[in-house]
Amino acid sequence: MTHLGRPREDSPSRRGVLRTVSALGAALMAGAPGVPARAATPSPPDADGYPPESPATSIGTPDPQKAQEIKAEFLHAWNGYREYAWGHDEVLPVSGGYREFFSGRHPVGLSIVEALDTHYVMGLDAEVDRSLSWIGSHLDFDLDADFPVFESIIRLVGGLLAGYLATGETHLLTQCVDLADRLLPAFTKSPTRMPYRYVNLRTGVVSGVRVPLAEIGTNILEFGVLSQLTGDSRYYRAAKGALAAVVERRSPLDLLGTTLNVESGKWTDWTDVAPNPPADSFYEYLWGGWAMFGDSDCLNWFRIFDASLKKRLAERAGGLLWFKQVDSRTGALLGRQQSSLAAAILPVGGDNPLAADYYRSWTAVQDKFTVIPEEIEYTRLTAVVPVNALRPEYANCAFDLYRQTGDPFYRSTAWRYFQSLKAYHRVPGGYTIVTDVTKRPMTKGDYCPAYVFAENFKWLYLTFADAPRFDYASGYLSTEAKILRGIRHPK
Ligand code: DMJ
Repeated sequence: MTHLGRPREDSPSRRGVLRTVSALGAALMAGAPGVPARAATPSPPDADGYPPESPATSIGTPDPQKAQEIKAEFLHAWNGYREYAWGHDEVLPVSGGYREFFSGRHPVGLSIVEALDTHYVMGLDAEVDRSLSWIGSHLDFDLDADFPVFESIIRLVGGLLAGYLATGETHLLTQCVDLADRLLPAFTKSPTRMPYRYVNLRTGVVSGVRVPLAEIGTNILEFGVLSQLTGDSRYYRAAKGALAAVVERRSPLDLLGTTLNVESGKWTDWTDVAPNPPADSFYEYLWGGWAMFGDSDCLNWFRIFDASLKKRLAERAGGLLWFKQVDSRTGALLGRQQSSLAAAILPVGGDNPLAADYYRSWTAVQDKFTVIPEEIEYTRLTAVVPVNALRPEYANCAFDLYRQTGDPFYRSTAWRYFQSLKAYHRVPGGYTIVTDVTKRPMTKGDYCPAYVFAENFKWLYLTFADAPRFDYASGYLSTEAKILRGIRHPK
């Protein structure tokens, strides 16, 4: 049965897509009304210590043997998904089952969409073709289900966009616009411009008023690229409006709480947890708005919070750099826990010394536990949440810092991460989560999150391969490792 995503008849963005499809390259570069033109590399922001994007055109001497090994392990994970869960969202690689990520009754082949540009950069063209064929004939967003807006944008909108940029397959862009149009009511129906947490993809009914920062503000990269590709500025304006609405609500100390009520506009949790979740990628995307679109508002906002992070949250414990949690109104100490997800945030903005120190902190955690636990208490370096849900953030950080500095330390530590991945997460049916990294032997669960196909192996592969299909100078990846700029099509 064919379920091609059918855009709503009257959608202006549908008209935009048709226009774009006939003039692909031009639209990419031209920008959309209300969207800053794409700046391949924004000029250095001046004397405040924010270096420009990495000038490197490659990542140094490739290590083809290691790159091959990483690719082989990616394929091992992928083959498990293909065998047990094809067409479903995620594989349960131990039991040989599957689960749906968004809605129990409505699979959207999430792992297939997540893997698209990973297959492309690794040169796995048969897998790209197989995936395109499934997406073209099965993926349909006309679903009577409440989809989480943030997850839909970073995984599905981002995945379809990256797939489109890699392959030029126009149906990916059409399907992406269809989904984005179904998600837009979450922004346009909100009295504050900050998106609701869920939207019913068929009816446009919105729900979920208490929304954490990452979910409010992790969309300008995907929506910005979509605006540029379609000439329809609604996406960019929605994303930027959400960021602005949060920034307006900062405290006199230039700190932010964690969660806002998007109808009243009031904070429901005043704890500043930066750079930890559930705020993490909010900060990442402020920088992204500048780095991808040259939007100086985003740069100024990033500077405000980068300065307050350094001034009010950073501290040293046992010689290592960490970020405490404080009350955003008073600056009073509230906690000293740290999530492994925060590791991916520091390299944005290119502030190498701080990011390098923070990476060393997480390297100390990796050295202590072999596999990094989800959450630690950093004064004693103890595991608070001992799970490792196949988290990619350490590898993400290693890639960013290696690209920025060329320091072999990042490659050697990324390789240790990969060795632990293989030793403790690999099962015959693919890769699975570890439920307790402090137990010996470590205990395994039965779940391979779809982001593994977008992130872990891609970060590692790009670090070692010097991939010809990726432009290391201009390349820009989203929080979900979607390559939104810098895909190359060598002959
Ligand atoms: C990914 O889905 C994204 O990186 C997101 O920003 C938060 N972290 C998960 C993977 O850990």
